[in-house]
Amino acid sequence: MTKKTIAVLPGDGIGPEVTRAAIQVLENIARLHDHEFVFKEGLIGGSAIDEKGGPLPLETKEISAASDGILLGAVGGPKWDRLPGANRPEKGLLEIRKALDLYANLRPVKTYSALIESSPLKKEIVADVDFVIIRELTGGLYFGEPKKREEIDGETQAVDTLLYKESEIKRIAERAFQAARVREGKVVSVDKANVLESSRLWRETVDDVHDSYSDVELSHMLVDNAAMQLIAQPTSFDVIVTENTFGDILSDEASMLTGSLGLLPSASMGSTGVGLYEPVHGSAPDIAGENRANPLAAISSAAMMLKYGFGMEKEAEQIEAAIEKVLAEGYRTSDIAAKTDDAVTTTEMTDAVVKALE
Ligand code: GGG
Repeated sequence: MTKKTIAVLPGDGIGPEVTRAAIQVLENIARLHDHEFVFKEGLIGGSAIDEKGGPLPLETKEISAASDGILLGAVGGPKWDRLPGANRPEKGLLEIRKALDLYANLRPVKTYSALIESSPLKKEIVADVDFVIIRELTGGLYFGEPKKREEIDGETQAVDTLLYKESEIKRIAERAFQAARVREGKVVSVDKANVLESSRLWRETVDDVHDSYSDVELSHMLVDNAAMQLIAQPTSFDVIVTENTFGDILSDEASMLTGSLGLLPSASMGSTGVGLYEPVHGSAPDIAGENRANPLAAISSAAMMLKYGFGMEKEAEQIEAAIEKVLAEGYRTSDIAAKTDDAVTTTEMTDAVVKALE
């Protein structure tokens, strides 16, 4: 029997609904494989602000740091939109990434076979979409200082700083080349080197790291071109490595190649050995509490935790196969259903995945 402690941070909006779904699946994996998963819940985001006065209470940090893996839902919502940046729900997410040095965010983009036929995009393209975006997660605009508002000559101005150290670029580039070695062996590094100094350092550093990975094919692409190529030639990509903001934006765009943002999982990993696993989607306040959210991104994120965090590859594959099966059987939440009337609820989709595990 393998025992693992999982920190569960449901967060806001649909976060609690989708993490509940992922836990249900993990409990059944534990039952089927005689593992013991101990779940320890913590507050993060807006719910933490409401209950504890800040987006990342100390207790949540402690539960997370002491765990074998962290399962997170989503943070944010209109209720907290007018709070200052330092006390917004998203700050909790940024802080935990920084505290645990979770600098490498893996966002796989692959279309489930059962969704190819219903895709509005060209079937032959969608069928072959299979790449991973590796987003640098603890640097860039999200963290660089100065980050502030100030009054200058009677006018309010605001500044964010796009700062990268060579060492930060080096370690994420290494992750990308290592990922490519067990995939198709191709890395596209995305930057804005024609305009940004930080991007020129990014490009030079990625080139330097590439010297040790000459078996991997490397090309560079400007982010505006990458945004276009993701739609024009998505099958040309294998591994995309990029900085924090570009990765955030490009992965939401890329999710639509698979059918919905509600399908994209992610794994954030770093130097401490504790990974954080969360759906790429946000808190979707418009459907929160309605039992309509697609739980598959959260369930698939749990599968990434088993694979990358716990070395349970077989169990992770079992979850992915169960997802394929329920989609092939026609289960669709409203984000991927052809007609709203045909859509199943979050709990119906989750129950179907659990049944398909058997
Ligand atoms: N599950 C992802 C989530 O909650 N996203 C909200 C958000 O805007 N996060 C900022 C980020 O991922 O950098």
